Amino acid sequence: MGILMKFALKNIKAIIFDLDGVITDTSDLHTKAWKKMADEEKIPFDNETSEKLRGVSRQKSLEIILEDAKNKYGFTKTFTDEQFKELMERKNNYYVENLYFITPKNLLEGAKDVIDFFKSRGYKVAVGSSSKNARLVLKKLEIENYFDVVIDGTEIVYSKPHPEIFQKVADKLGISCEKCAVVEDAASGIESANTAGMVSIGIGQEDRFKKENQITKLRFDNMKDFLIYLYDISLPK
Ligand code: B16
Ligand code: MG
Repeated sequence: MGILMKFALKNIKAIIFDLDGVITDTSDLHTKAWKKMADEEKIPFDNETSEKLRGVSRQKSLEIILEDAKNKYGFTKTFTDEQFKELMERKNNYYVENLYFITPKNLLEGAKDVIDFFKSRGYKVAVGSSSKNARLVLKKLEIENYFDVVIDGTEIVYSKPHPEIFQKVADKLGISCEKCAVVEDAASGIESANTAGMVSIGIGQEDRFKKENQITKLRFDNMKDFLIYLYDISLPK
């Protein structure tokens, strides 16, 4: 392990976790719900577009879907504000229906251990999720009372990659941004963390975090590998 990697968390006092893609994998459910609505409306929607929706708010997601449909497939139908709202609501209803089936078994492998690792060493732990359904998902996972602070999509004005969400978490924790680390699966979320001056930890393949200001300080393929790293650097208990 490189020396920089070993000391990346040296001055950190709080760890902020993204939810979808880090603690649990609800992104499949988001995709299924968008796809169902898009099929009903005959809006072309492919995997490449779906990948762009990671960490992005509901409204921004629909904007991206319609923009891609237009640019890639020549889909020219336009929607009034009312119709746009209805499409978002319909997708959300499909998504929430599927949340019924979420249980603690849907925690990503290693996720709870990583959270426990930091909690047991006196770090503050928090969630910063773009999802307006984040509290419901945390409840279904039975970890709703696990965190010192939770900020979700209902409490922010600007979607990731804006730094607002993580700055709000830091404010509420009373810890300065440079003493916070963010664990994120979305390039947009890594950009939020970098812009906020926090230590960014990417979860996912390297090619996801290539663009300027989306470069991670640390990166692991999955939460299990992050856990192995934590045991390797043996932060004091
Ligand atoms: P909702 P995260 C994000 O969650 C998802 O990654 C993204 O795909 C979704 O569009 C967004 O939440 C909004 O979700 O429609 O439930 O408000 O990764 O920030 O935890
Ligand atoms: Mg995410």
